[in-house]
Amino acid sequence: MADRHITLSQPFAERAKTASHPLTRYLFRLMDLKASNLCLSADVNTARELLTLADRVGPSIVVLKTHYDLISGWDYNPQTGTGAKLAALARKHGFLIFEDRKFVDIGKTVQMQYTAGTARIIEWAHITNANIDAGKDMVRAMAEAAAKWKERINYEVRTSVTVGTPVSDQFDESEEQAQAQAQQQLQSQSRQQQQQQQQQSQRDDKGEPQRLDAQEEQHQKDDQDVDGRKGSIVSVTTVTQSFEPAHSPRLSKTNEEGDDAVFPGIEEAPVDRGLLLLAQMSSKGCLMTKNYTQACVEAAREHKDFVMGFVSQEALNSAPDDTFIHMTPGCKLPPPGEEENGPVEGDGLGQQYNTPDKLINVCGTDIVIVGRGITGAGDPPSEAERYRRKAWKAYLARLA
Ligand code: 6AU
Repeated sequence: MADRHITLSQPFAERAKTASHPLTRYLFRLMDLKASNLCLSADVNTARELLTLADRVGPSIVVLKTHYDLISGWDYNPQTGTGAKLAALARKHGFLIFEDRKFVDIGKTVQMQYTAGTARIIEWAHITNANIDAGKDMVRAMAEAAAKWKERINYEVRTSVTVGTPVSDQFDESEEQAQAQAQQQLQSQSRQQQQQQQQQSQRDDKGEPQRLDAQEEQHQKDDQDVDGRKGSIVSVTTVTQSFEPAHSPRLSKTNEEGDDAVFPGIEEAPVDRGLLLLAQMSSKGCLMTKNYTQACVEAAREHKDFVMGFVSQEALNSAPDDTFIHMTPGCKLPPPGEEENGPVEGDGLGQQYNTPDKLINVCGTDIVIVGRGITGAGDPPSEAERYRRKAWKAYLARLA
C-alpha cells in the first residue's frame, strides 16, 4: 500500500466534497447516509433471482454488481426489461449498479459493446469496469462514448405520430436502433387501433369480423423491414422525434407499481457514467504486474472525468490530489463461531479471500465486494447486514 495517503484518514462525507467524478461524490454521500461500504456481487442464475435478491438486500448495500451475461432470462427491453427493473430497485433502495463487464478490446469495439448491442450496458449500469491490457486509448474511447451518450440523454425524446411519408434519413445513425424500436412500438400501437376501428366497422356492417385487407399486408411487410433495421419504409405511419431538455436524470420507467419510489435522504443518482479500472485481481497467480497496475493509475489520472477509481486489492491513491475510490472483491467472513478476522479459505478455483477488516482497515480499500459470502447464505438479507456492519466497523477503525 502507498504511504498513508490523506484519503485513508478522511471520512467518506469529506471525500464526497473532493472526489473529481460526480458519481463518486454521490456514492460517498450514499455510503455516509446508509452507513454502508458494501457491494453485493449478485452472481445468481436467473433474472427473477437477481431482482428478488436486489430488492431484499438493497437496504444494506451501496452498489449492486452484476454479470448480466450469466443471468438466464435477462430481458433486454430498455424500457421494461431487467436493466430497467434493476434501475427502479436502485432508486428505491439507494444503490448504484455496477456491471462487471471487464471490457478489453480495441477502442471502437468497446464503444459499441458498451453503448449498443443486446444489453446496452450504458443505459442501466451506472458503473462498469475495464482491463486496460489493450492500452490506455481504450479508456479514452469509452470516455468519449459515455460523454456522447450523456449529451444525448440529457434531452428527452418526444415522440409523435402523424400520417404521411416518413423521412428515415432525418435520424442520426447512432440513434437508429432506439428509434427503430420506438417506431416499431408506435406502428404496432397505431395498427392495433386501426385494426380495432376496422374490425368494429366490419362487424357493424356484416355482424362478424372480416379478413384484414391489403393495408394490413403492407403493415406486416413494414414489421419485417423494421426488424431488419433497414429497408424502404412505405408505411402510412410517420414517427417524428424531437429532443427536449430532461428535468430528471431518470432514464427508464418500467410502469410497474412502486417504480416511482425513491430512497429518502438523497436525490436520484446523476446521469453520469463511471469506469473502474481493473488494476489488481484477487485470484491466485494473477498475471497483472506492478507496471500494469501503475499504468491503470496513470490512465485514471488522465481521465478523471470518467474513471471513478479501481477494482484493486489495496488503495492506489498516491499523488496528493488523487481522489479515486477503491472496490475490492475476494472478501469473505470466516464461518460463524470462528475468529472474526481469522483466515478464510479460497474456493478451490483460484479465488482468494480476505476479511472486510483486512481489506478496509489494513489494505485501505473503500468498498468490499461480496458474492457467495452473501448469496450462498441461508438468509442473504441478514448475512448482508452482518457484512455491512463488519465493513463499516473496519472503516471507522481506519479513521480512528
Ligand atoms: O465473492 P465471490 O468470490 O463469490 O465473487 C467475487 C466477484 C465475482 C468476480 O467476477 C468478481 O467479484 N471479481 C473481480 C471484479 C469485481 O472485477 C475482480 C477480481 O479480482 N476478483 C473477483 O472475484 O463476480
